[in-house]
Amino acid sequence: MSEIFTNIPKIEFGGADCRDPLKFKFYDPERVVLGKKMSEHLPFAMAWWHNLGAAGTDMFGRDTADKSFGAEKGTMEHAKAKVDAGFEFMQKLGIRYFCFHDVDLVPEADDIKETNRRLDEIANYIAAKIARTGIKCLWGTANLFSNPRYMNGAGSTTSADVFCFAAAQIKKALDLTVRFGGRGYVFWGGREGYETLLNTNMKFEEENIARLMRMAVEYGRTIGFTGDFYIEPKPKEPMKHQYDFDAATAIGFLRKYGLDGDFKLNIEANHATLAGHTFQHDLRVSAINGMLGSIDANQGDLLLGWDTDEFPFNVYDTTMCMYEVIKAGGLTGGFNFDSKTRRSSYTAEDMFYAYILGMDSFALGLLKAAAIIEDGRIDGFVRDRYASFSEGIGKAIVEGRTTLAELAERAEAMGKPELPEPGRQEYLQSIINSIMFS
Ligand code: XUL
Ligand code: CO
Repeated sequence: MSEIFTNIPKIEFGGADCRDPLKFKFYDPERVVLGKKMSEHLPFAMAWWHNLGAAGTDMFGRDTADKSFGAEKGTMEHAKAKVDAGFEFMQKLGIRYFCFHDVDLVPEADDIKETNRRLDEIANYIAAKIARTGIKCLWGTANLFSNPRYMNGAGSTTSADVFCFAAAQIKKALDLTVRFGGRGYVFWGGREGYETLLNTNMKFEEENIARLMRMAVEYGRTIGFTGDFYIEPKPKEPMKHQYDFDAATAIGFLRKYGLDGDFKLNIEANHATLAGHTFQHDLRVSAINGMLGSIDANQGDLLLGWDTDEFPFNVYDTTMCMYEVIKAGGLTGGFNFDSKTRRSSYTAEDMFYAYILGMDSFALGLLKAAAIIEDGRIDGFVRDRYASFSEGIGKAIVEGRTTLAELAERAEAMGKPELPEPGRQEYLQSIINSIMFS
């Protein structure tokens, strides 16, 4: 196998002032931050579908990038060339994980038995690379949204036969995930939703999704999968309404169906913003419920109403993300770049520039989040803000030693309360700026 990215060297750390576009400016894997190496804080993963598959096609135009990697697309030679390109790419960037859908790995055949045979063939090829490089799978998943049979969803389909095909794909994707050493297994409910309630039994569809997930957990545990299952929430696109709308909705669903012991969440930045939240909001909701598992690292464009899957660039966002991750004690999963280069960034160099940007944005976010925590003013402010609940009547409320009537009596005796302490948002934001730009 010959080198594919011949003009790209191994990407090393160059430092903030370095002007070489093929060097990291902030990601220094060996640097210790809050007692842990940067590379341990940031288990980055390559998304097979975007990096090795997406070639710039959009609704209005065909491919701009050549992702043939020297082989004819749609063949097993091409599937293998993608493996070669992917492992070379990850090794050059020092990335230790990848994420995949079943159909990212091989061309899908009409008959699922043939698709599975092809998957076994490519799995042998990938397993040999894993043994040689130590690179592993972060999470695997089954694509249950592209094939026309999933027009009404997979778990939420109206056809019991289609439901069986979803089960077959999940079973195989779980086998592959275990074989590749996967830390997690993702359910992104791409078409688990509806277009109109005029033709939809929402209650039944949600119950069926839960049935499919329950069977996946049962099967996964019998083949030795010890990692977490994840739901990746998204409010819409491709469906008008998707059942895993946001973190809070997905957590409610998992608890209702008793799946919360086996599942956590995979939070994608661009999905959170599509749901009308900040990325940090959905991370916080997950974390305070013990459900923060993994992250799809990208960013959207707030001026657009769809999933643009851009590489992370906004360091305020990566900083607040890393603040949440550090406070949660890290991830059981990692940071998967579910991101694609823009249509006009179509060269091999652009693939590397994009990952350098994403990894640097998170490294910088990690450094700034650590600085915010070490500075202590933000955490101290939040702690002090609720001080009235640490003593007297506040403490009695927290400890459940009061009744509504007692509190009402106390309010009447006071007549009028003092205003709460100021929230001081602007003061806190200027602390953040002074840390960001010091
Ligand atoms: C789509 C999306 C998916 C999932 C995996 O918006 O994020 O790529 O991450 O199916
Ligand atoms: Co995603």
